[in-house]
Amino acid sequence: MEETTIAALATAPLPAGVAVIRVSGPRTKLALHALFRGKKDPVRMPRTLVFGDIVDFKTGATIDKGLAVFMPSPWSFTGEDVAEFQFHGSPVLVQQTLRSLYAYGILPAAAGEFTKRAFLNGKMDLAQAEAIADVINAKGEEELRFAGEQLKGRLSQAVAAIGEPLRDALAELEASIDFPEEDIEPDRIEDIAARAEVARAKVSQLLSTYSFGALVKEGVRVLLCGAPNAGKSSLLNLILGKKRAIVSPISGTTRDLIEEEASLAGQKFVFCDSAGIRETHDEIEKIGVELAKERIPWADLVLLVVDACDTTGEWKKTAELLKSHGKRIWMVVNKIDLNPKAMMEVLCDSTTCQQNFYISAKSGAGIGALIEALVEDVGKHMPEQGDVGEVVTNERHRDCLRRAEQALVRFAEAVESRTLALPILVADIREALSSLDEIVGKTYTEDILGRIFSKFCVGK
Ligand SMILES: Nc1nc2c(ncn2[C@@H]2O[C@H](COP(=O)(O)OP(=O)(O)OP(=O)(O)O)[C@@H](O)[C@H]2O)c(=O)[nH]1
Ligand SMILES: [Mg+2]
Repeated sequence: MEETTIAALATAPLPAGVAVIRVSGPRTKLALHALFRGKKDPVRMPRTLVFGDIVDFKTGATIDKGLAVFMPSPWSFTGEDVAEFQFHGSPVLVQQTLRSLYAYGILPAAAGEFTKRAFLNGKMDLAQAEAIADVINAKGEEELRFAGEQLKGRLSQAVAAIGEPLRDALAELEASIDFPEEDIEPDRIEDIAARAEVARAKVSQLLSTYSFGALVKEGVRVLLCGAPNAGKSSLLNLILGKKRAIVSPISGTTRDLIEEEASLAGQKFVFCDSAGIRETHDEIEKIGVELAKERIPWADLVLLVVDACDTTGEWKKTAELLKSHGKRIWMVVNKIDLNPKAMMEVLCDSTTCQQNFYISAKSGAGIGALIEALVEDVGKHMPEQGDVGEVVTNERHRDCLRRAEQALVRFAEAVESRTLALPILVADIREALSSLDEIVGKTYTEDILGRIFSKFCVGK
């Protein structure tokens, strides 16, 4: 248990209807008695909101009227004694209350420190602690669902289920090292190898969910590409439902990359508008064109915007460029209000573009189908096998799983090649296990914790 007691504002930016200050640590009860005067004593009525005065402990002057609640250790969020003060969400009142707490010897909480204490006190494992930040930061429904599953311990259970047979195998192998006179039978090794292979397959399956998990968490990256004046910026604005990029009849209007997040049907996307790709002598436009080209590798999907009236076929060159980067391309033929016949005439073949869309960014015609297709496309990346709740969205988890996978592959190779040097076999299994243990924080370093919790907000 920590010896210090910490406090921070737990609620959102002020002013707000209500502010909640959370306190955690061994001096919590004392702090309640020093800073709160109610008809009843919250310490004697755990988990019950008590009305009273929040006071400056030095002068006894009332700061505000509000509620206090006490949650005794170990049945609190952090596992320590916790108190919360609720009062008017005024920045000044919050400052006064925090100042009084600090003067009382309570320390300002660092980012994520409450959750870090919850982890260190065994209230949750590390993957669950990370899921709290994901829940708080989730922008889309799918992302929230995965974070929620992880918070419930779904990933932790999956990892534990993989580790269990490996732990048995490790014990067996270690026993053979301890009693070298009892040579381990080849049959036993085969049996252990079979179990390790089951674990390896499950680790690989979890890893395969990462690309989808990251897509959901980071958002699908969609680049708007095409010739100048095709209507890329108009399309961006239409999708976002706001005037984000300048639209003008002058070719070469957009020069900078314009990146903006949007949530479509609960799924996060990041759209990036770019300069129209063409040969140009304008110095600034040239830089824009370069930026647009450099952005290509970033994209998960490219919308190649083509003017319905374009008879030059110049877009084919851009399509080739995108194809050479191995990008998925959807052709979006724009301005069909000016040339409805384009639906029949302008077409990109399926070896280059996966789909063709016909829209008018001016009237909005066809945009519904495009958005529907974008949302549907995310679903198609859903991994087929496995439990839908077990999706890896976190880079740290992916790295741990990769290390576990590599160790298990090395183990299988050693068994296969009959170089049955037991200490080597043991080392591989041990490494696989410790990598899995890192995911849930059975093994951790201060450095790992520092990196994880510093990304949290203060007050969580
Ligand atoms: N009639 C019609 N005009 C459109 C449509 N979409 C865009 N425009 C017009 O086409 C011109 C160019 O549109 P932008 O959205 O600026 O084109 P862009 O591709 O971003 O152009 P650059 O930034 O120069 O590369 C503007 O005058 C738009 O009003 C459409 O669907 N129909
Ligand atoms: Mg533009």
